[in-house]
Amino acid sequence: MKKIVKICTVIFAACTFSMCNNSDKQDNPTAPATKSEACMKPISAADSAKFLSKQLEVKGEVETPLILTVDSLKAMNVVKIDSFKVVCQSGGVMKASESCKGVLLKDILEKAKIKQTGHKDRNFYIVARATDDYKATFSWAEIFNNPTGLNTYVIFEENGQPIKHQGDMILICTNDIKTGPRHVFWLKSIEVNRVN
Ligand SMILES: Nc1nc2c(c(=O)[nH]1)N[C@H]1C(S)=C(S)[C@@H](COP(=O)(O)O)O[C@H]1N2
Ligand SMILES: [Mo]
Repeated sequence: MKKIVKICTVIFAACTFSMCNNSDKQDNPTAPATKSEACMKPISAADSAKFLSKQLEVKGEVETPLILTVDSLKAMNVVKIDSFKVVCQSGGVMKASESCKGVLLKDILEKAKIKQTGHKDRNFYIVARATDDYKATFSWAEIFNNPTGLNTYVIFEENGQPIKHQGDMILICTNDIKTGPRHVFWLKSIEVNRVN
């Protein structure tokens, strides 16, 4: 009897150990969450010179198309955003800011006034585009009928400094699960399109 108990204990211990080992491998893959290859390429001086954007054009289905600069944003309702992290789809933390300053995308769109013909005319998509043609998309409902609208900004200052290599303006959405995809640096336009 004692022998059986002993054998069982050994088998149980062996199983537990191998299970732990297995789950350990799953939880801690040999490669830790690193910046994905495509994202970790640092911005070269040549690229930042080539793609830097000084103006933000608001266009498309709007009553008043706008051309905004950092100065025009500063004249709007400027808000401070605390600690913002850029997390790539791969899980890597790409950038962390202690604080940023910017204006809500919602305020910019309200200034430009989306051309709505009536109460039910609210199927629009908004594209934030950069000079390198990187882009992120929002829907009318996200911006005007969802908390995302209160978490989407065009920023012009990070850690008390004007944005340099990724300047002049960056679009961010602080409530996205992974904030990298809708972090649009070298921002050049906000385009409002109607879904046909
Ligand atoms: N204009 C522009 N914005 C972009 C990208 C890009 O290639 N061009 N890459 C995106 C990706 S994939 C990520 S993860 C983050 C990386 O931000 P970082 O360069 O500040 O680390 O920016 C996003 N914004
Ligand atoms: Mo990314």
